[in-house]
Amino acid sequence: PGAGAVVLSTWDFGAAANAAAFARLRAGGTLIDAVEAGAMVPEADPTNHSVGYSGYPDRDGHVTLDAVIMDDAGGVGAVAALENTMHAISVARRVMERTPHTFLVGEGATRFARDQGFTQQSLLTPESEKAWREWLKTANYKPEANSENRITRTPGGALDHDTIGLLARTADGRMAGACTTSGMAFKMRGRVGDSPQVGSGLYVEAGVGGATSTGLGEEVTRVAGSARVVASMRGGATPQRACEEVVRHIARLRGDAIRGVQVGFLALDPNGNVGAFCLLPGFTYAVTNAAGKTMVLKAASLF
Ligand code: SD4
Repeated sequence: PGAGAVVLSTWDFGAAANAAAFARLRAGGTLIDAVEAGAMVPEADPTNHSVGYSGYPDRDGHVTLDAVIMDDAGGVGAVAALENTMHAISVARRVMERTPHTFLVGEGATRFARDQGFTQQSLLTPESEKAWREWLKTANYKPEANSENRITRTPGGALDHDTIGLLARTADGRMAGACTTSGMAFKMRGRVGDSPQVGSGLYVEAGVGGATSTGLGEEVTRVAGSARVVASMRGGATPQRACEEVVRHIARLRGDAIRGVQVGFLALDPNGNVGAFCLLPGFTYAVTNAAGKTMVLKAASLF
């Protein structure tokens, strides 16, 4: 199991997530098991301030998580503004498997996770609380391009990384994806980005391919970005061309409003072909190819 599989994920830290996803496939896991296992890696990483535990909070000091998981047979589960549960991706999976719904938010999502027996804990670490208190001094909301990949070596040598979008295909051409984040640092309370929204942060379609996004979510949500990438692929575009098309569309649509803003897309087709494109230089991704080799690559950018 796992032979010929391809796993693709956002940012450098995706390499560790890909390894976890592959390990699940090799152990006989399903594609959903694999993308969940991959997404759980940064969620549990205390040095990663944009996913799960230790994510930067909203401006009121609450860490709120967004996640979606999706297969290519119509299975979808998502949560947004989830609090007190580290593994938002696993809660999203429970929404898919144990409720008649596809999306739970806020208090309802938080209560569902608790009722499902997920460990309840504060996700705010002293380090992220300190960053928030520092931010409060100016309270200037200015999302920073590529902050996901800002590499700060902690004493333990770990890397400081971010939101993960992950796509996987097995040798038979089946696909699944996952996307999980704590959203933009110091966002308004209740703000939900692209990541947990089917068609924005993630989209997967049998026989066509999948796409996922990262960066300033509002710019992706505006155009249902990942669904647009997959629509281009359905129309015959390669994953690379499809990523380029949506980024160009956002740039045309938004003009000066997206100056200094990062948005990046990844795409994968059922044959294992990969695409990646972004607005600004600095978006990296990790691909583990059918031969099992992992590479961290820089996406080409429009600007
Ligand atoms: C969001 N797209 O909530 C996410 C943030 C992100 O890496 O991608 N960070 O807007």
